[in-house]
Amino acid sequence: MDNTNPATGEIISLIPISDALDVDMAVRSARQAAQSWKSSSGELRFRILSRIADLIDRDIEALALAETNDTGKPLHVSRSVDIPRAASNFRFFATAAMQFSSESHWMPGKAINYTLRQPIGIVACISPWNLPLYLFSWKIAPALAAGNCVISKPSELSPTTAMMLGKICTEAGLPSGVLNIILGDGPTTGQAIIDHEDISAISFTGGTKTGAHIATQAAPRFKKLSLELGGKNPCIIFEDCDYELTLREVQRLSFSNQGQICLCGSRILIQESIYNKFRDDLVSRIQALRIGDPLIAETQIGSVISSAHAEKVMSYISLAQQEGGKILCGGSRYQVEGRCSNGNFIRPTILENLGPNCRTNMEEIFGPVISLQVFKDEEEALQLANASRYGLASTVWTSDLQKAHRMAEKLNTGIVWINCWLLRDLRTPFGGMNDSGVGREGGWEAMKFFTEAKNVCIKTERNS
Ligand code: TXE
Repeated sequence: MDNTNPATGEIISLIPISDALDVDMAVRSARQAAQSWKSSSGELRFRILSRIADLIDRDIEALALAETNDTGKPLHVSRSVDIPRAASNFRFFATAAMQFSSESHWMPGKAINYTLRQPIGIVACISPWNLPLYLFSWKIAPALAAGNCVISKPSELSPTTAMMLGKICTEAGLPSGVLNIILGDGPTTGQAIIDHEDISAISFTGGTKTGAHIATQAAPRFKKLSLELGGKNPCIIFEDCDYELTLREVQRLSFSNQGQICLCGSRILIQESIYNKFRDDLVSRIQALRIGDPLIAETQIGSVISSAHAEKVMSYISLAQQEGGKILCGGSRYQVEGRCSNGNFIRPTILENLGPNCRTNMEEIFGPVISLQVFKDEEEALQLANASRYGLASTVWTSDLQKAHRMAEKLNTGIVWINCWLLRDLRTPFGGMNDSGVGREGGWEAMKFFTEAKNVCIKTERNS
């Protein structure tokens, strides 16, 4: 299938749609490598994963350019966020391979239990297109660190950096068969991966619908499942916030990566007393954002991932109007001159006048579109924030510490950021509730997901 640069409309490569036979070949190769990788020392895994991180750093320019050409995101973002984070993922889980440990439970005078956390065997990692190498490595690194062999598939919309990673892994000395990267689409390749009976766990990040489908396939076969799905994240701005900081950060949390991050805020809730001023200041900031060629250093908003996705985003903007929404800025496509004249650019869009139950405020748009709502007090803010089937991340902007803690306790999201956004410590649990998925990634959670716990109970008393 064609791999298109969404910023230019140009076909930049062709990728195979691998089928069940290809997947089976990969699984066979993983099976051959499994025993020796499983019993390899933590130190060996640490050394190889660290080397992979170093090689990603070495190749940062080529990887960043490939990421931008596949996705349309500004090159400086690929260079400063996506690729460095991929290296950090490997470096972080390299150390986890050395430090992972398990519990013991002592029954005084009777017995001692210890938990063996053993690699699962062969696991699948399926990732999306919005943060390609960043999310691909976020899954692969812990799976390898825990001693598994991996069958992995990047999104068909952004396959290039995954292929480059394959070469890097070989150069770093990862034994053959340990990591198998397969290219292809969802219905053929992805489906063949989740169907394969020798794959015992699936870690998936992508759309909620796809996640639900994978769950129906995996559950009857009792495969372990981690699903990191979409979000419709509330951003709650109180009148006592640090105004300038909040304004700056709301711009970032709304429109980073053209709004195509599962953690982006899309429901912006503003306290009544500052609503008008905050709205007007936000609109003027957003209107000043520079849209254009991702290769130009000044560009802040690049292309969305594909023409199909641009149509989807635009259809939500029409829907918002039908639902009575008012467009405060944006609301249309943006025409870039020259090299990017066939690209998929959308003006950052701010909507208001939409109630919490309209589709625009309920469904994930996953583009540069946010909707503003007003609230009176803490209680109403909570009500609006929790009026969603999604439950991934929320942000709270206030200088009242007690209020911040109260909100954090009551928000139905897996992640709450207070006066910050996307500040990540890789040790913390990462994931969402309800339609945002099942399970947690990150730190020990990921190492636990990619291992099977076995309790061993040893009686210590002779005669009882
Ligand atoms: O994702 P898909 P799509 C949301 C966002 C977006 C929507 C759809 O709202 O508009 O999902 O995006 C693979 N078996 N997010 O269609 O299809 C697929 O090949 C196995 C949020 O692009 O879910 C790709 O590798 N695998 C999100 C991966 O799943 C299958 C990021 C994700 O693609 C498969 C992306 C199948 N049957 C989209 N079908 C986030 N949480 O960050 C597809 N795939």
